[in-house]
Amino acid sequence: MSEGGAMNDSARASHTIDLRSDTVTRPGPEMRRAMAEAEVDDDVLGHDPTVLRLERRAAEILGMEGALFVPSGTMANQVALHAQTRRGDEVFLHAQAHIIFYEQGGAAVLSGLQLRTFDSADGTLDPGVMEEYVHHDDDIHFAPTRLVCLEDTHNHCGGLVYPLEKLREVRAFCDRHGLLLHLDGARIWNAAAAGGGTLAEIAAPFDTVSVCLSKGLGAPVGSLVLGDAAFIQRALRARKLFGGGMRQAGVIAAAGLYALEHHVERVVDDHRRARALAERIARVPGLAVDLGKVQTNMVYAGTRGTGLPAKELVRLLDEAGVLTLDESPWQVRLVTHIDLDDADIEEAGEIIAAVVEGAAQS
Ligand code: TLP
Repeated sequence: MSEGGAMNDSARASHTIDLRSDTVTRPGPEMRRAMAEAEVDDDVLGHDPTVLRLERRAAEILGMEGALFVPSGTMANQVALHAQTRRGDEVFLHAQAHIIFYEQGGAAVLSGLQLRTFDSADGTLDPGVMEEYVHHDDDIHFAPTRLVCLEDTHNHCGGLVYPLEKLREVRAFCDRHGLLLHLDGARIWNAAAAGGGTLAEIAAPFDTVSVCLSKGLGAPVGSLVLGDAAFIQRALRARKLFGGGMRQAGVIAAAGLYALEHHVERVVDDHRRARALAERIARVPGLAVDLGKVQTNMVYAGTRGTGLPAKELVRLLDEAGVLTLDESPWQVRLVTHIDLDDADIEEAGEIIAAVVEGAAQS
């Protein structure tokens, strides 16, 4: 465990290796110290100095005018949707985007939006296809298209990086049609570390960007939504409306600031470990791993060839001390993060091999 010190063999034998998500990490001692020592005030009144520092620092790193601290990535996305649209507007996004897949229909519930989805295997949107579906207010039949959302890295497509030139093509498409562009950049750090551009280059084409501190960066809580000053004013209202105004939030913002200063560069280690894990489990008979799709900290393994539905494999792995998530009926997701070291990954690979091979024999 990276911040917990080396583990001896007997401790290792009894521990669990948690590959469910990069959201499962615990703050280490330095981060906790930063939290304990944080200067705080009331952030709903706009006065928490640590939150303000975090917002300024994030805006600076991403090259955006302003930033707003929110409790979660979901709220960051929903605040951006709410602040950038009117009820009845249409939003274009990928069919497997987090916004449509994992946010309970929040765009409809909270903002009265119609979502139009476009699918692709790699999480990208094709401007040539979207072109045919853009509608403007002058035809009363249609919901006016207002906003396009992209996701980088793309979670449900396997943690894939959105190529920078393709982001820019979508920007050009938005400019041609007067549309706004939002990035779900929950894992923008991973995208940058995997060659998707610098953080500022990735953010540049977007009007608004949401980023998470609580995933690859290892903070316990917190996300930010970024945009220009006028957007931030509207986002402040939306955050309050959704119940996301937090008072002495500097305590958690301090963890985010610590993460921004110390944990951005290290996500490459997670990528290296995901690759090592993928290569190991790709050799397990029956497990299908597309190594070409392992670009960041996620590994997706198809289970059909093992005869084990994903839920069943997850259960067997749980019993063996390796925690994973079923992403679909025949697919398991494994995610590397700051609380795992090389030995954990090696051990997880061996356990997965033993469990699958054991199940095949029984
Ligand atoms: N993703 C979680 C689950 O919700 C699936 C995970 O374990 O990967 N955008 C993206 C791309 C995300 O992957 C997530 C979280 C969010 C937004 C939402 O963040 P939170 O969980 O902070 O609301």
